[in-house]
Amino acid sequence: MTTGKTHRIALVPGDGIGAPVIEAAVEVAQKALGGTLETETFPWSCDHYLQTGAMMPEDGIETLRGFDAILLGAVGWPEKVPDAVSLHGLLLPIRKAFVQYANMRPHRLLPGVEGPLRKEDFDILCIRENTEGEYSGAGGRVHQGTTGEVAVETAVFTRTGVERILRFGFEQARKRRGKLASVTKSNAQKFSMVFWDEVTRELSAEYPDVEVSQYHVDAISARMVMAPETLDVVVASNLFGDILTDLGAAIQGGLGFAASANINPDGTAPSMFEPVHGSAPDIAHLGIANPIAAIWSAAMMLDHLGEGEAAARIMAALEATTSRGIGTVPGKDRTDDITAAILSALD
Ligand code: GGG
Repeated sequence: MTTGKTHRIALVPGDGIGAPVIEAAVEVAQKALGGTLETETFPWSCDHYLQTGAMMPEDGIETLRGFDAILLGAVGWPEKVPDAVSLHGLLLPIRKAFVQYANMRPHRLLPGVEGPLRKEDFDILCIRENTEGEYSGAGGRVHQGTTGEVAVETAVFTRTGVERILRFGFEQARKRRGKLASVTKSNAQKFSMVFWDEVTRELSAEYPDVEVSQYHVDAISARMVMAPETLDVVVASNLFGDILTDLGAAIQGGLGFAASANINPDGTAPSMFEPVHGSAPDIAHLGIANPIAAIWSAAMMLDHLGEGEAAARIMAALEATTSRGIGTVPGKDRTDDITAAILSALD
């Protein structure tokens, strides 16, 4: 059963393979819901930057604020626009302006997908802090082009930011298998990461039912490869979370399977859903982008919008499709064929 409600969704396909995977995700989501998504597409991208001088218009954030959710494809085309310009002009401002502080990234093998590990029984939810830390944007350069050049980039960790992401992690652990792994590098980074460890210990007193482990980022990277089945919810800072979730994508078979949700847990602004992968310029016009990560992200969006039953049907259709070996090997099947198989599995 669906709620029958209309959901207003802003589509930002972005660059490269963003457009075809978002088209596929919308088609599947519409079918699962019986057509109750009302979508509007925004052409904000590197091409938009070349035409206008900005990745999105000045009132872009205010325009998006009026929607129930945002579905984003991929950002970046380094041959046209430097990555630091495109990322800071579109994706990062949306995450920050809408206080989407929790970036949820599930890592598990879909049936039929062969990962690079000999293990199949892992189910990890990485939660990446999404608004501050190493991505704070605080810093600068002086004496550019001289031998005395200096570049400074400051990671910013606030009590509000650290507490809220850890609390979100504890709550997710409660809904899952009750285990939380908190990730830092507090042996080397003696201010911010020691602070993160302290807040983890403080909050753990409020969650006696959650088993807490504290890892250094290097150690948990090895654990994700050697013993991923021992991990449940993993909470990490913005940069550590970004890196760990590419590792997570790799063990689940590749970036074509890695979904994500940028959540504003307080509901004060729209949340945004996006595949973890980038724009993949090398395959952008070949018609072979895997739409599964985007479709999984759309399922997370429907779940967030209160359409849990439709989301579950999409996940069942994805699993039925990959069980038949469709969409499981990078580049083997065409985007349209994978999408058609998922649509037919929805029947
Ligand atoms: N799917 C959005 C996208 O293009 N992600 C690529 C990327 O590099 N994102 C940067 C980040 O998440 O920090």
